Formats: sequence, structure tokens, C-alpha cells
Amino acid sequence: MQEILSSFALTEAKLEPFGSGLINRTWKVYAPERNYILQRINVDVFKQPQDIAYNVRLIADYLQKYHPGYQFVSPLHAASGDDIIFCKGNGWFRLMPFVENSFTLDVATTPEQAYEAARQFGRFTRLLSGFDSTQLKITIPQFHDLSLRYQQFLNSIANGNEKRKREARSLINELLYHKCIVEQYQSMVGNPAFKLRVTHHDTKISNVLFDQSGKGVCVIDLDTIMPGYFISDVGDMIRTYVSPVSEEECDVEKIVLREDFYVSIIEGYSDEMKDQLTAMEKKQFMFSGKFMTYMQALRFLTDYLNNDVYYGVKYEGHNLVRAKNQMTLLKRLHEIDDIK
Ligand code: GN1
Ligand code: MG
Repeated sequence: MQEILSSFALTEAKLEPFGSGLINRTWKVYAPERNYILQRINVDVFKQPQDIAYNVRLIADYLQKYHPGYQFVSPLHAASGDDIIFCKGNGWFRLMPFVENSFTLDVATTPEQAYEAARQFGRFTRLLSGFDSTQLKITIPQFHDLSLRYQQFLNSIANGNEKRKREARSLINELLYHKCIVEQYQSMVGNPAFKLRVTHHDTKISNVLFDQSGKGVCVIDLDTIMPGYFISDVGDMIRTYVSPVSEEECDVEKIVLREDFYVSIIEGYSDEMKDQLTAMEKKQFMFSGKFMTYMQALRFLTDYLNNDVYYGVKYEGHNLVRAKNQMTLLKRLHEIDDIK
């Protein structure tokens, strides 16, 4: 680690693991002058880490030019001048300033927090509405393509671990039963009323910085910023803020829907995005939650059947627990289909 820190001219710094991401590894760096966030990029997931740096740089330059008041957290230059460095035997690293007096939340505990977070994700897309999203590199091809995720699920049923398949049989059948969500997604993306915009693609609440008064400041974790549909961002907020317990919870009885949080997400996002969204898009808020929850259930179960090759797991059956959790959440979303 010393070698990496010295690439950023930090010699007397202490490191401490930070955050709860499943893909990259993150540390907080305590240096005499100020604090930083150091991240190692998972290259099994992000095959071209330089593409992330390229996207973040393009967006940082655009925001700096057109919206200089927006606090955008971009990586610092290493001594070599690069935003991202390769350390032999250790991988790719980047260093960001730690925004003092800000904090992140692991779960939304009040509707106001859900509103603030949704507003920040809406604001981010709105501020970039004049930016040509096709300039962005695709950091994970077909990341939120539900047709692909469904196909990968079918492949894992065909080729996955036999014992795990037997164990997950009833959950597999439940997921197959909801294939109509894939069909609805396909008809949507084929419709020109659904626009491609700069999309964050990972809108969990821990990816928003809050200030001491509880107001949203900006969004973070910019690895999956790519052209995408609004259903990805609104849907992932519904998936992760509406239930009082996270995807890690094994007691599915605790998974309930907090309708006031749902309403706050739609209000916060719409307060920024209502003039950008088409009338057809505005009718799909509830579908977006089902779309993302279903996709996450497919991804967790696929990974379980493939012997946990993608997501970090802490115990045997962890991905199966997550998949059951997400399937339960999907059922709850179907039950309250009529809330607006
Ligand atoms: C991953 O690493 P993290 O927690 O930011 C995943 C998201 C999932 C999420 C589920 C690149 O995000 O798509 O929604 O886990 N990111 C990637 O917790 O696959
Ligand atoms: Mg992420």
C-alpha cells in the first residue's frame, strides 16, 4: 500500500477499510493535511478501468464548465498525471478527496432522506441533459439489459451447480414465472418515448453524500455512469429505499413496503426531472421498481448457481438469501401495484 500512496505523494498516511460495496475495495486515508478515499477497482467486473477514469474526467470537465456550483468528487491526479494508477501485483487504484462534514447512509430511515437522495440522482441526470451521453465509454456492456440477465439466468440453470439447483428449485420457478417483466422491458426499450440519458446505474442511498443538516450534496460511485433509461435509477431507489431492511436481510417477514418512502422517491426525482421525462415514461415509475428488483433477484440467483463468481459472499448460501429477499420484495411490489 505504501507504494500506491507514494504514487499520490502521500507518505505519512494511515488506511482504514471504508464503506459496504460488493465490488470494489475502499479505504479511508488519513493524511496529515487532509483525508482521502482510496479505491481498488475490481477488474473482473470492470475490464477496462481506464474507461471509468475517462468517463469521470469527461463529466467532471462538462460540469465544471456548465455547472461550476455542483460539487463533483473526481479522482486526483497521481504524480504521473494519471487519474488512475496500476500497481503491479495489486491492480488499479484511484484516490479521491474525502468530503469533510459529509456523511453517507446505509439505509433510508426517513422519507425526507429518500426524497433528498432521489433529488440528487435526478439532479445529476438533469445537469447532464445537454451532455451527449453517447460519448461515454461502456464500462460494463449491457449492464442493465434485462434480456441479457434473463438469458444468463437460463444459462446458469442449464450449466450451474447441480446441488444448488436442487436447493433453489422453487425460487428458480418463481423467477421463471415472472418472465413477463422481461417482455415489458423489451417493449419499452423498443419505444422511442423511452430516452437514453446519462444514468448512474447504482442509486443505493450509500451513493449519496449528505451534509450535516441532512440535505443531499451530490452523488458518488461513478463507475457505472453510462447511457441508460430512467427506470434503472428510479427502480434501484425503489428497490433499496422502500423496504426498511436491505437485500442482506434473511428474515423475509421484515420486508415490507413503506409507501411514504415510495412517494418521496417519485417526488424527489420528479422535482428535478419532470420537464425531461416523457408522458409515457412518467407512467412507468412502479414498473421501474419491479424491473430493478427482478433483475437483482436474477443476478443474485444466477451467481449462486454459478458458485458465487461475481458478488462477494460472506457465508455459504449468501447469494441465495439475497435472491429470496429480492423475490419477496418483488411480491410486495406486485401487491401494491395501485399506489401512485
Ligand atoms: C453491486 O458494489 P456495489 O455494492 O456498489 C453491483 C450493483 C448491484 C449491487 C447490489 C458493478 O454494487 O449492480 O445492484 O452490488 N455493481 C456492479 O448490492 O455489479
Ligand atoms: Mg457501485
